[in-house]
Amino acid sequence: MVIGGPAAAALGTLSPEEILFLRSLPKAELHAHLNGSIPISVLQELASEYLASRAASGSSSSSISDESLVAGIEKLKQGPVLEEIMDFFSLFPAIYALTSTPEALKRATRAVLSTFLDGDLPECNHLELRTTPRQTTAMDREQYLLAVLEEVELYDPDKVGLIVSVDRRMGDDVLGECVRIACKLRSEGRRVIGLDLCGDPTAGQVETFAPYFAEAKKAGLGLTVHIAETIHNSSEETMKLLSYNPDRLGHATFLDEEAVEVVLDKRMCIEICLTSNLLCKTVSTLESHHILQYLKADHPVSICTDDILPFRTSLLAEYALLLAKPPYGLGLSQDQVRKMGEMSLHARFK
Ligand code: 6MZ
Repeated sequence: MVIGGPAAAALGTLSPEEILFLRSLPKAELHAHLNGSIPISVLQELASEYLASRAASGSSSSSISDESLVAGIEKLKQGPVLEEIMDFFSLFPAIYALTSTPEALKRATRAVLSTFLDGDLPECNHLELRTTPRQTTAMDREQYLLAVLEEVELYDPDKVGLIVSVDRRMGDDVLGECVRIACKLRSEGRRVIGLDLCGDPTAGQVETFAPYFAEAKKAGLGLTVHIAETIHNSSEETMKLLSYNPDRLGHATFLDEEAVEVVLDKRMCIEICLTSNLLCKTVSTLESHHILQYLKADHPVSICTDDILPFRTSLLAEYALLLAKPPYGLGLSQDQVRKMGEMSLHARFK
């Protein structure tokens, strides 16, 4: 994985001993989106095969033109420059065109799992990978999840589980279908461990999701929601999401005092994605990041990557941002960083 930006700068300041300390640190990755975590080399391979097969078949039916696909992959290779968080979501059509058959999706999943879990000193000891089931011309939503699960289940159950994401843009029909499939697969003993709410933070009405969250919880799934990710998310929306009793919160960047009180009281673990927040410009500097408020309060947080491809980061590099001295990192002690690893393992879904 290519590392750039703030994470690379932080890593660059650490001694070999400090890097070994971070590598050896027991930790879990709890917030990684599958389609945002595919190595660029794999996407490039998939893109050449896709373009060759389209040229051979003379097919012109696709969700994206060849030119846009090539431009999209090139942008991901260079490291996209994001003016604001909404620019981020426009990166996905190119990736989605390449992961729209079960075979391609399995290859992508295998590469993501390997990035996080393989090797003598893997990136993490436990991975909760999340993905949004997509219906394409080659698979339905259940087949999508089965393709991903086939790869996930090649690893030990204590190493990796799958969180099914639902998107804020989904309507009742698709939402109901996704949650039903997630619950069914879990009841059949498949490795589905949770439900996530993600997608364009300004889309949809959160009350739409309430009955589906309840259904998922009843089926024993953990619940995590992207919450207050942008300044545009209202306090009212945030309080509603908190009232659905999620187990964990993604980002939780713009919580007001009332919301913070609930989060502290219920000890809801916050999935912190430092580089993602800096590059999407929802947080302006590391020193002003909300993680500091939760560290002070001894509140559970989990350090995560979000989308390692566009954010050009890794879990190791996110931990480097904790340990590196300011202005490159937060300058935490090794004991504090060790505790962050422990907290992430503690916040796993069962
Ligand atoms: C909200 C995000 C996200 O599900 O196709 N996604 N949603 N905020 C974020 N932080 C910046 N990062 C990723 O992975 C890609 C999808 O995950 C969601 C978006 O809906 C994106 O399309 P999957 O595997």
